[in-house]
Amino acid sequence: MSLKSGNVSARLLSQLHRAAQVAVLTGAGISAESGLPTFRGAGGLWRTYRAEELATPQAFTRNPQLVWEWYNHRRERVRSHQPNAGHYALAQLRRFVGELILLTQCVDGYHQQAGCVDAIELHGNILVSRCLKCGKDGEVENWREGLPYCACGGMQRPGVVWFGESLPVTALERAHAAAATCSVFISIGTSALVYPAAQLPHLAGARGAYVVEINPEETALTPYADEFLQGPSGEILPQLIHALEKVSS
Ligand code: BJW
Ligand code: ZN
Repeated sequence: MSLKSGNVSARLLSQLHRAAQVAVLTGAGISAESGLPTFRGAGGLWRTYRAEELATPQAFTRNPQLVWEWYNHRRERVRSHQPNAGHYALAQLRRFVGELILLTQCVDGYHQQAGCVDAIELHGNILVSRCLKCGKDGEVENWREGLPYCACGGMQRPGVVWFGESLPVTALERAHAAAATCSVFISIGTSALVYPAAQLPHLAGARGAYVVEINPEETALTPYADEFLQGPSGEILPQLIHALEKVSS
């Protein structure tokens, strides 16, 4: 049986074939082909603001209406768009490997919609609203002067992780554990600039995992990856699944 198939290397197919555990880390790029803008690079600006200027507790304290305007705009986009071929292909990868652990920096919930119900959200979820008074994640009771309020009367914030805030403890622990034990680590659609997520492929590589990157552009991770599959994830991931189907038939 030849393991080589199309653009997917024999080495990667054989690594996946015998992997007991595969960890995947995704970033905003995986949803680019769904029509959601990424944070950095072309189309990464909202009006004239960079993510680093809006996704902070300080920005929210200074101007919560502006920050909520940005999140409402993005929520609308998430709700009116759908997962793409890359999300669906990733959900299929589970069929071909021992265990698949999907770690995502995405806040759009598209992995779950595409069938990866156990995706681990490192940066929260944009559709969640969290009360600053009672701490509960819940429905918006009402909007006043551009701001949402909880049933308890407290103002709400988006249920995401901003710069300077800690990642959810359990999610981060699971991510570190996966990086330490996986035999293949695949980084998809992330600029690999934001920590601690950006550290994960390096941790995995240092423990001997085969590190693969899928991205149309080179990133901070590329020089350290064992394999770089250059291209959009909505094309590369279906090719990968196709190749795995061929070698296992
Ligand atoms: C395609 C494609 C296609 C396009 N197919 N690909 C260690 C060193 C230095 C700094 C730090 C450090 N540890 C912590 C920090 C501080 C900070 C940090 O990392 N700063 C850096 C900017 C230097 N990190 C934090 O503050 C984190 N908290 C933390 O560590 O707590 C403890 C602590 C606190 C304080 C000090 C020290 C420790 C929290 C980070 C939270 C990030 N939050 C955001 C916003 C989420 C909410 C929201 O959505 O609004 O998360 S910022 C934004 O960046 C978002 C993303 O998840 C994250 C990463 O971006 P991502 O996903 O990589 O997107 P892009 O746009 O950068 O890249 C897209 C990629 O897709 C590109 O490469 C394209 O080429 C590619 N692409 N089309 C495939 N079709
Ligand atoms: Zn409340």
